[in-house]
Amino acid sequence: MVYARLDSVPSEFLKALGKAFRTSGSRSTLVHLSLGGTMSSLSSPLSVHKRLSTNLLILAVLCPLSVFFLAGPLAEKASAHGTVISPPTRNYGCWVRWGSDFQNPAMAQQDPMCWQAWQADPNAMWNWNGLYQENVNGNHQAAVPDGTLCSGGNTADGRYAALDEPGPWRAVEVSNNFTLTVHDQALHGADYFLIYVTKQGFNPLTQRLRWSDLELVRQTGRYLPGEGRPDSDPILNGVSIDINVSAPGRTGRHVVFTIWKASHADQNYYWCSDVIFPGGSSEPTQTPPTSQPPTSTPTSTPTSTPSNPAGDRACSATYTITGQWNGGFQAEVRVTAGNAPISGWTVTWTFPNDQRVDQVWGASITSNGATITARNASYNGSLAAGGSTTFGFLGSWSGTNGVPTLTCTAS
Ligand SMILES: [Cu+2]
Repeated sequence: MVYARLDSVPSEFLKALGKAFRTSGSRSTLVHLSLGGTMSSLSSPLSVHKRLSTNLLILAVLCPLSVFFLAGPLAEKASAHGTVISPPTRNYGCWVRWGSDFQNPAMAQQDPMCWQAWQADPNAMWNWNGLYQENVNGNHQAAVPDGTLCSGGNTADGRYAALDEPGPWRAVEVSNNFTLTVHDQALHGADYFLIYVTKQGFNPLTQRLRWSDLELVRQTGRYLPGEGRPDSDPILNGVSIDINVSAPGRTGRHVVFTIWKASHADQNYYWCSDVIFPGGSSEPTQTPPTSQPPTSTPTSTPTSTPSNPAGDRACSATYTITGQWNGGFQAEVRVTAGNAPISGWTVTWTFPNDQRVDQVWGASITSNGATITARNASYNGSLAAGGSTTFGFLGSWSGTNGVPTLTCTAS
């Protein structure tokens, strides 16, 4: 066994490791980073898992003052597990978006739930494939208490606890019939997958997930070890399993909760993925991101500009700052049709101060300097006479966060 010890841990080093992890060209390369953990965490990721034929295992465990590289006998075994890659689980999504740049403070505004999760425990991101609990004996509800579903019942000594936090996790748009893709990195196969979707009315921005919030929409049969689509990605070096899911009667933001009962052991994975279904208000009422408590009370100053002739098609839009904290804010824009039905809308505004849109849902946005153009998403362009919809965004600001004047154009 070889130990290499470094007495300081420059951030560039961690970045480089993260990058190496993401861009490694070798199929059998696996990097495990345990940041801020104790040496005892060595034993858990290396327990019983996939044996890699040729391999390089870089295991960096960050003890308070030092980094150890381990090679040798340990290299014979590596842990490899899996996650839902589409719609991505909370930590897998954070890892994909920020793994090579996880110390970038811009994440706090652009992706605040990822930011709080990285801050809480970077291990939960690096080990996106290891969110499981063993020896559950089929009693998932006993093993995973209400409020801790997204952390697998605070498994791994609470490593994943930040994934339970409600808030504006990035969500992907899916239709009510969608394909869920599990990546089985370890070729474990499955005794079954259970796929749940939250019931209409659940608000992931404000509520921690409970079993009673969920409806079971799909239960699969067995998958043999290795069954699925081989993936050429160096990290996703197992098989991808596509599962058709139907979740009718839902609009807007929801959570997809997936249980993977692996077939090689009593090893049970619990995963939360954030989605937005067509229709309805894509973003229910809002709480500010948990990691960035508001420093000033949210200003809620609706402004409105009715307009605009296209025949008698018209719309108006109001702009509300629903949350504001140091450097960031969240806004909601409500678009209301005039006296005639409309099939599409465009809202434009010019920010009066130094503001920027970072992440939008329920519309597509283009910007030209301070001038923003927001067009309806595919599912919320059609409005009945007098009907309305909303879109929202996370933005950045400095100095003053004034409310712009909106122009709405209907088609
Ligand atoms: Cu595994």
